Amino acid sequence: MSGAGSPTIETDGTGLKVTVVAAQWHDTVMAGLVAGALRAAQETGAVTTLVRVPGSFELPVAAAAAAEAGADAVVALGVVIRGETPHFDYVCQAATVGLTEVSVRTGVPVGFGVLTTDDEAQALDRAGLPDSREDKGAEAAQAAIATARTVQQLRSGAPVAN
Ligand code: DLZ
Repeated sequence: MSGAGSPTIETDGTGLKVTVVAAQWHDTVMAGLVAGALRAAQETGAVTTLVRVPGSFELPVAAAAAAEAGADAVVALGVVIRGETPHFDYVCQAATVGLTEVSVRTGVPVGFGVLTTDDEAQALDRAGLPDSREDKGAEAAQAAIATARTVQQLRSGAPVAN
C-alpha cells in the first residue's frame, strides 16, 4: 500500500481530549511517530495525553482503557518490522483486529498509526523524521480527530457538512 492518494485533513479539535498510545519497540521510528502525532493533534487545538506500552501487541488494551476513561479520540502508534519468524504476523494481526474492535465497541475513533514494514528503512521513511517522505503519526492523529468530530455531529443529529 502506498501513501499516494492520501487526503489533506483539516479539522478543529478544540475541546477534544486525545490520548496517544505508543509502543516502545524501534525507538528512533517511534520518536518520529509520537512527535508527529502530538504536533498534529495540538495544531488542531486538541488537548493531548501520551501513554506508553511495551509493544504493539499491548496497544488495544491501552486504547480501550483510554476510550473508557473519556478520551474523545485515541491515536495508536507502533512499529512492527518483519523478521524471520511468524511473530510479525501475530503481532500485526492482534494490533489491527484489537484496535478495530476497540473503536467499534466503544464508539471512540482510534487512529491507526502502526507501521508494518519489511525493514527499518521503510519504517524510517514513514516516521515523520527530517528525511522521511511521510508522517504516519500525524496522519493517524488527524484521521482520529476528524472522525471524532464527525461522530459528535452524527450523535447530535446536526447535518454533517462535507
Ligand atoms: C515480540 C515482539 C517482536 C518480535 N517484534 C515487535 C515489533 O517489531 N514491534 C512491536 O511493537 N513489538 C514487538 N514485539 C513485542 C510484542 O508487541 C509484545 O510486546 C510482546 O510479545 C509481549 O506481549
